[in-house]
Amino acid sequence: MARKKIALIGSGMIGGTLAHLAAMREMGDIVLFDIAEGTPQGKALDIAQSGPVDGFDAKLEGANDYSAIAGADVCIVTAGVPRRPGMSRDDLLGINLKVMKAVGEGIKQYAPNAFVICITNPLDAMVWALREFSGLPHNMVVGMAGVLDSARFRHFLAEEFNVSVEDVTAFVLGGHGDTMVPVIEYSTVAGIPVPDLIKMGWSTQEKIDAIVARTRSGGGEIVGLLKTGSAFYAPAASAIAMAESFLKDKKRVLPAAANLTGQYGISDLYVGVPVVIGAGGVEKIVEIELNDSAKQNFQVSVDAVKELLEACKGIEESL
Ligand code: TXD
Repeated sequence: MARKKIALIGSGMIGGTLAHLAAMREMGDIVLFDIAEGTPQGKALDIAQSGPVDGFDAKLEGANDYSAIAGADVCIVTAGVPRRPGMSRDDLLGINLKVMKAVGEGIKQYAPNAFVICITNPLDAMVWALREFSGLPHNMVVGMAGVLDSARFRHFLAEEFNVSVEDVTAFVLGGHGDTMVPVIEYSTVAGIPVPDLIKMGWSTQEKIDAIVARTRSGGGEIVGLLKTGSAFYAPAASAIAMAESFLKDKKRVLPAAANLTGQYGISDLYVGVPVVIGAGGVEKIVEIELNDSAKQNFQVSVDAVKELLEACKGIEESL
């Protein structure tokens, strides 16, 4: 059986980490793509040279031409520019929309059968744009944010309860960042819901509220510490989990930005919801009954995504 092919579009901090993780896990051969000349080639060569030490077999290639991604099974997109001081949200939207246009067209031409995971911010709008420009089926294009947001939530909960991160599950909905909705009733330690753990005296509502707030601003906390960039280890690990679920047809239930077609009363919008990822891409969207407060928070999140999308559509016409 030939090796799978993984194309990483954008070879910056997350792209490089993705390549390293995918190689170490022998997920397949890897192509790093970027517009910056030398960066993808340099990272590919550096990681390939760690192969003999770590004992993995994977071909790594760096490229500045989309033809290199031909036939990729998975494309993970991190290409874009970060928001710099003085840049408005619409400036950033305009620049990254143009990037999604180039990336989408590249995927359409060379890897139309790939499962595409978008990471570029602002996530919920960029995944929509990438789907539009690539023309791929909606079930084959998803956004990564929920796995990361829930991993942050799980990490903080595991610390609070002093238990293994493995036994903590977390449930998050909604857009990436400020408006994400952690649903504590569906977040558990070995199946015991967080509200029950509060009743058992393992924590207090105030502490859990503080953890929810810290999770929501989890990205900003890291930017504040790193100063020159944003998180990359956990975002890369999160996208790898999604890629692996597709490549191995694991059918994991993971939160991701997926295109809704009536679920939660919403149509034609990419929003973070739990989905089943398998060989068919997004095989199922999990629709749960939300309580009133989660419903309200989810609506705030959906409205924020809608607003972002309207701004995108305005800009898209002039691209
Ligand atoms: O949860 C999430 N979705 C996120 C999102 C969590 C963390 C970071 N998130 C976003 O991921 C972040 O706001 C960025 O939009 C992306 C990528 O983050 P990274 O830290 O990897 O950014 P870098 O290091 O700036 O890398 C971006 C690369 C860089 O090498 C550029 O040269 C390249 O993108 N780039 C392009 N590549 C291909 N094609 C085009 N047009 C292009 N433009 C820039």
